[in-house]
Amino acid sequence: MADGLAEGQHDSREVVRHDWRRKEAQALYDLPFSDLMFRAQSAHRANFDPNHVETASLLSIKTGGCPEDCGYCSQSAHYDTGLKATKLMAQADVVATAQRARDAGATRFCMAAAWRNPKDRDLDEVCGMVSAVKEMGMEACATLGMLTAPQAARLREAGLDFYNHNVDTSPEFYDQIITTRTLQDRIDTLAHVREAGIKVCCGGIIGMGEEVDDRLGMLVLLANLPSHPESVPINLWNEVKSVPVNDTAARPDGIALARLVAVARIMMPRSVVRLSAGRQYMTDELQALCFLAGANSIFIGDVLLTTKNPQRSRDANLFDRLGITSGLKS
Ligand code: SAM
Ligand code: DTB
Ligand code: SF4
Repeated sequence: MADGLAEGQHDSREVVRHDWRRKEAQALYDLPFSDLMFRAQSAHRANFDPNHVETASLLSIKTGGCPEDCGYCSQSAHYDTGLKATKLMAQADVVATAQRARDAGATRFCMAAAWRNPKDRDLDEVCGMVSAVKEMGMEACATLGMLTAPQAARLREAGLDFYNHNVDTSPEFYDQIITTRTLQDRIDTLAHVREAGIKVCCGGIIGMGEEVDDRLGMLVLLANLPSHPESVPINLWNEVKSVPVNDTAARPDGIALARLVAVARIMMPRSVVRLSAGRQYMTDELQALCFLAGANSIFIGDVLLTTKNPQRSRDANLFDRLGITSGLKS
């Protein structure tokens, strides 16, 4: 806590800490709702323009047929989800999609591939795409699976701004969901990304059957990384048929979601918190509550990678009614 503050008082900016304990996260989560929102709002206002939401766009540059066994994912070759696997897209098609995204108001373009890790010849292709997106004046992000240190360095040289690699869930729940890569593998990749000078986008998924304690454990894991991720995507599991995760009743209610967003905002006060997958299940009112709780980024476009996202016109209408500024064009 900052000096000069009485017991129970908080510096409105919130101190950037890396020594969070789960019971402290739980205590925040359990605050009376109004107190929790006030504290999250104070941190949000002290660190960001509270009326601005970042708009990112996502493109699956290589879909399906993934060798990994992630129990929530439509793209895993372990499950027959009916998805048609594709090869890596051509650079010209990626650039054309990025141009449309920029015209629609996206400021960041994120390229995702269903790989365990990129092969070096695939990385050459992706580096070309990254450089082309940068030339268009957008921020470039990629999510390609696990990276070695030299691969991360090559992406940085190509101009990559952000790398998305999620911890996905708490250390305790992790093995129930993912069996082909360890949490430590992910932490190693995050370290390579950091060392290469690329900004980190790292979060996870809720609504897979985990407890509130797991959701908080995931936030503690993120907040206790050597540096806070610059972006923290919070995904609500987007339903996919024929995968092991199958309990839509596990989706948190709106108040639980808003509480979690607020705790993320307080624990990682300078990070952009992205309301990622699962907005299609949320009412406008719940999204507004999440923006009040400190969420300040979304994905725009009517598909994410393989699942649905709200229509751009709906997002533009919501931002308009809330007086939120963004690049989004209606
Ligand atoms: N294959 C790469 C990897 O997993 O590292 C990159 C792409 S992967 C689709 C990126 C992230 O999307 C996953 O780590 C997971 O957090 C999220 N995700 C995947 N399927 C999802 C779903 N059905 N609902 C919500 N989030 C999902
Ligand atoms: C992240 O955390 N969420 C995005 C992005 N990183 C790559 C992916 C969401 C995927 C939702 C499931 C799908 O559309 O297949
Ligand atoms: Fe593959 Fe990524 Fe899906 Fe896991 S989350 S199955 S690594 S595409």
